Amino acid sequence: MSNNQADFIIAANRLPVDRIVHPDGTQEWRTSPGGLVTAMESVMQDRTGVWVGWAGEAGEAPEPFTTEGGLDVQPVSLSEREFRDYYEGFSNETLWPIYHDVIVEPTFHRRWWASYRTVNERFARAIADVAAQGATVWIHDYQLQLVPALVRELRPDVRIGFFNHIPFPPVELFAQLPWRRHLLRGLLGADFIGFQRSTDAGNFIRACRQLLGASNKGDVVTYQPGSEYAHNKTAINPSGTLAVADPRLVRCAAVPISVDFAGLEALAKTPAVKARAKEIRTSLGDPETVLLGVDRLDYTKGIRHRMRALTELFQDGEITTPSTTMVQIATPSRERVAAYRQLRTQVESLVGRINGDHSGLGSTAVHYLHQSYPREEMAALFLAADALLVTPLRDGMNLVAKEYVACRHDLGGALVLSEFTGAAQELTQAYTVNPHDIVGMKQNILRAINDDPQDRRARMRSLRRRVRNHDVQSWAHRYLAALAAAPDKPVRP
Ligand code: ADQ
Repeated sequence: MSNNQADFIIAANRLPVDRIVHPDGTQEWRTSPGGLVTAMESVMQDRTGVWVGWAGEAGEAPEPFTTEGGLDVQPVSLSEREFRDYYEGFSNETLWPIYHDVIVEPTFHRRWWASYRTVNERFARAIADVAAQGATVWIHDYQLQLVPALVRELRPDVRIGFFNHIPFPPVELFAQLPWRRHLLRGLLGADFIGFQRSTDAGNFIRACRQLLGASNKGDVVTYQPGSEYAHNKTAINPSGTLAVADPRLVRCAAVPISVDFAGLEALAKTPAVKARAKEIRTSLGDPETVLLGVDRLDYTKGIRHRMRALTELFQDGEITTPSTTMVQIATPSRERVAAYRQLRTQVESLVGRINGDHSGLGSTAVHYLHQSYPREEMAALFLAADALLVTPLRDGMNLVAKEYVACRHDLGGALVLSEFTGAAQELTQAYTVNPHDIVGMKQNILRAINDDPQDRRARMRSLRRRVRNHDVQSWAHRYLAALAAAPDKPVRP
């Protein structure tokens, strides 16, 4: 892709590609399958699109290339140091805990913030370089919150959208960030900001009002750059004067992300996946009930709370081996961050204790797998499970819940879902739980297993209708329609 040619640009921290090195030493870049890629394929059809992001290896970035799937990518480099400071540090140890209810304590380092700014500037320049006149730019997620305003400065002609995949915190938590106003101003460079839930959009609007002195009419924020200095004498305007610029109108609304329903359903209907699902049950010893958990090993996902409920269910004798078994897939994640290493130790110790107390020879209470799997295997696991336990303490959406529903074309299975996920707003026919309420969680797990099969099927039918009618393709189209229709700059009187 040569300069200034793309009329549609996606920017995300990570490119959806992995380098594959063959035994003979040759290599290729393979597109990693995922909902976002499918969604982008469906909206890129009539456009010249390019994806801007990090290719996943520290050091010099590879030259721009086209994947074997036909995706044009523009790699952005990250040094080893930037990976530590911008990504592991500021993104995952500062922002992630603040945006997820401070489940663990956030860490603030000025060095990390400086690196976050540098990397966001690099992304903005890369976008400005490839964007055609009047292009549409769609920036994704919390790692790139300064990019909207930086791109606007370089390229006022382009239309800019931002989508936040994780929750946006209440202002009381957001205000802890020493760089809170910089982040808000960065985001307000967009024309449209999409969130998972209307609560997230509301939290953002409240933060703009309280911290920047912005006003709003419904979901449209009006922000006069520089106005915060008039309100707040403690804020430092770096230029020493009141900045005067055009007011900006920014629409902020919920556009909840989804999954490729048709693709997942088709995959789960293939004879190979159905046969594999049977095989999985057989290899588990053909239990009556298979419980499943699938999560990135993250403290937001409520895996410890789930294990505590499970421990008590075994202790109470409500469930027993070999008739019931649990499979917990815990995807390796952020392993160089201390909180994640601690979590792994805690989860593995809980699993070890449950198995020590409740497994028999040849009848395991919890099968714990700290591994990643291909899509086919995930679909087979979903088909094999009588109930999926999704119990996060806070989660922007939770795609696993929607993927499970999309795979259950047989109307089997049941979904136990935490009310603190974005998905709970839509999947109202799930067995909803508060993961902090162990008693309630135990009751709902038992209901999900023991309810009348007709009721369970009716619930699954309704869940599937919701996800089918709100799939990831329609999400991308709705988002882009909202971006195209976002209000223009008001005319100054
Ligand atoms: P995540 O926190 O990563 O995403 P989630 O939405 O559940 O959480 O997505 C995880 C994805 O990884 C799913 O597609 C799942 O199938 C896949 N996956 C999980 N374990 C796997 C394994 N062992 N092997 C292979 N694949 C595995 C962030 C936010 C969420 C938000 C999404 C999308 O934290 O709240 O829903 O982005 O916006």
